[in-house]
Amino acid sequence: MNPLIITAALTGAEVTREQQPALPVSPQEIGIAAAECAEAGASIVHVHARLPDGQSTQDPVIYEQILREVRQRSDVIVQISTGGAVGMTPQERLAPVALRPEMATLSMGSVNFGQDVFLNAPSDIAVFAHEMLRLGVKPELEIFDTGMLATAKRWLRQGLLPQPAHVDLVLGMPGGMAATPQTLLYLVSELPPECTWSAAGIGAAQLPVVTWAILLGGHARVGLEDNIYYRKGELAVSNAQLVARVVRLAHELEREVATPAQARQMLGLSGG
Ligand code: KMH
Ligand code: ZN
Repeated sequence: MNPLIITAALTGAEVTREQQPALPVSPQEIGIAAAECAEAGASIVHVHARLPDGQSTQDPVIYEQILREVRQRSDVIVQISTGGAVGMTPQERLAPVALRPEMATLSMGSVNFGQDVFLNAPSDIAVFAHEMLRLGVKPELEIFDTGMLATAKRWLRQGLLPQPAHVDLVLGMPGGMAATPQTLLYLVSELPPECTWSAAGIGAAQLPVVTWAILLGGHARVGLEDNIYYRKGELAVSNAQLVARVVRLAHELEREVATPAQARQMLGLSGG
């Protein structure tokens, strides 16, 4: 099997400092958390920007500070969010892609998101995809529901998305797919053979989902964006603590952990 690419989803748009005191919020905190995760074994950090008061933002100025803070401390791959927060306009969400990060997320459809609706109209997805292609930003296709994978495959066939794709399968999100081995096996069976893929589990699903992904030859996403606990009733002390656990699991399961250089090679990124 290929070495395991570990993505650390550091902050997200929804978790608050009140819920999780270790959440990195400022660009400097995000830079430090990214370096800790890279040191622990992550090769990608998925980042969201926040205003000083903790509110979510897609302001490119703040994303630029995040990129600088991360890059001065480590060579980890930075993947910015274009999902942003529910309710943001597509234009707002797309804005930081102009900074030409190595990667950005691309949600492949709309889904209920807890009590909210995460809207991704086909026309907006197409604009996001086109802009990423134009700027040389590798999309990570976010799959929150099985129909989104069907859409991704159709768009890949039609040449609307660059090949080979990198896909992230998100399980356990209220409104999305159940975090069961059967769901993951179905999704994996439907993936185009040439693509790379990771899996993420929301909340208590994080640990089982990444364990299944390690065993199935996929890659793993963990972090406080998706799950604020280390175990039931015990908050994680840092993003790096969650990464370190995946590294231990990978070692026990005899799966090598990818360096950023190996991850860049597997994902077809030219670097920096
Ligand atoms: N915050 C969610 C509404 C992404 O980063 O691309 C969307 C999200 C996905 O977090
Ligand atoms: Zn995100």
